[in-house]
Amino acid sequence: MLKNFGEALKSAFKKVANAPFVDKSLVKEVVRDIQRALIMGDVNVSLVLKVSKKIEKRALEEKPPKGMSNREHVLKILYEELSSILGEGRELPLKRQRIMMVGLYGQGKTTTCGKLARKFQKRGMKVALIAADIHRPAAYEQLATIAERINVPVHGGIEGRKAEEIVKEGLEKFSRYDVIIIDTAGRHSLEDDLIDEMKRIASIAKPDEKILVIDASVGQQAGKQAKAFNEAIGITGVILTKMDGTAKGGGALSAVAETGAPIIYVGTGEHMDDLEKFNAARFLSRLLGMGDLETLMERAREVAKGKEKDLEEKAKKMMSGRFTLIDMYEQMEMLSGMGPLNKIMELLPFGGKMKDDDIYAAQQRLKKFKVIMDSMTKEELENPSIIKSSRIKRIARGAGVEAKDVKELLKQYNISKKMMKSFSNKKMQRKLMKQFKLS
Ligand SMILES: Nc1nc2c(ncn2[C@@H]2O[C@H](COP(=O)(O)OP(=O)(O)O)[C@@H](O)[C@H]2O)c(=O)[nH]1
Ligand SMILES: [Mg+2]
Repeated sequence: MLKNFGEALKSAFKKVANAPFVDKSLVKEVVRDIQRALIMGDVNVSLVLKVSKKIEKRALEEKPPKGMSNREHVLKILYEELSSILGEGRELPLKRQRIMMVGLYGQGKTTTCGKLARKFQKRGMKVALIAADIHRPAAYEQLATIAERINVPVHGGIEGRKAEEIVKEGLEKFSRYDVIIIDTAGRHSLEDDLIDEMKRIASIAKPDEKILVIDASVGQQAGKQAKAFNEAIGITGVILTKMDGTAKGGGALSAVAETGAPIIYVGTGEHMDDLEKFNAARFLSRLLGMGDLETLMERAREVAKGKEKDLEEKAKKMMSGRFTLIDMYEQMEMLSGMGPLNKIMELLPFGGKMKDDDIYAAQQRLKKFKVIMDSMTKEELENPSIIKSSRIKRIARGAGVEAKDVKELLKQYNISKKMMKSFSNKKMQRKLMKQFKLS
């Protein structure tokens, strides 16, 4: 089931990535795929509908930012909306607090108690542990061993005591400690007596954080578990363990959706330091098996920074007829770094379809041109026609290049200028502006 869930999401992403173009019917189809995938992943239906509607609306209504193709844009929306289910990752605050750990048997609660204790301890806080799992014979010893290893006191292991009594004693004993972490019992499945015990512990401990610990391989059961724990005591955060294994952790998406509580940390091994802050981008990339998601998001952020808005404005300015060496430099700089603007490149002086090699060559040439331009005066940059042989020699000397390099730059400038002129007619302009939107 889990595999199907991940696979279904992945195939929806792939569909967008591989489609010849992204149109309304493709968007609708992909949204249906996403719905199916989420439902398969045991995410609750009303949430599925909410998310998928939002994806569809945004994909159909929002214009891609300049420099981003439709396809990339839809992928970005899919990604953003799925991340929004996961929510903003948060770290536990560094303050005095009580933390109660819950979860089924074998999920990693006891181990994670130690990891959390270590995390606070490393930041200079006084931490203590309470072993409230009275059901498993060796539960106290396991926590005590961990506590000893990280040099933290632990209360528990007293024959004949109820779990909530141990908690009460522990809270009194450790009243001067900053952080108290309570380990509780788990079962193979949720039973009423376990739920009752959990509630009693929670009402005595009044924990600031109630953390659900889920093994990454739990899969679709995670949603049901999370729901039950959440209804019993209210979950404030999720820790996903065993992310160092092969499981992708798809179930976590359901758990988070079900409880509204974010994933705080992920466990990445059996050692006390193997606890990492949750990263939604990394998590989704892994879940979907698409390593390039993060790259895509980085690009999206760059676009958002307004790089491409600049590009459009500059293009307008250039097409208005004024075209200096500075403009050319900027144009080259933009083009050399912008893969997806292939269509514009075909139209522009340095254009043509750019392969990686070409882009590299263009970047090298750009570097050389920049060095040369650095040796020019402002006057020369703004009015290159005054650059004749004596100036060429001076510039070449200053830049440490040969005269022919300076001439090459000027030649390139003249070609660009001519092409820019041809763009100043309205029809060409419209064509070019259209290309900006399509890429
Ligand atoms: N590889 C790996 N093993 C883990 C991780 N967290 C817990 N474990 C192991 O999972 C097993 C069960 O953990 P435990 O803390 O006893 O689970 P509990 O029953 O919920 O208290 C132990 O063997 C732990 O060493 C993790 O992040 N990665
Ligand atoms: Mg345990």
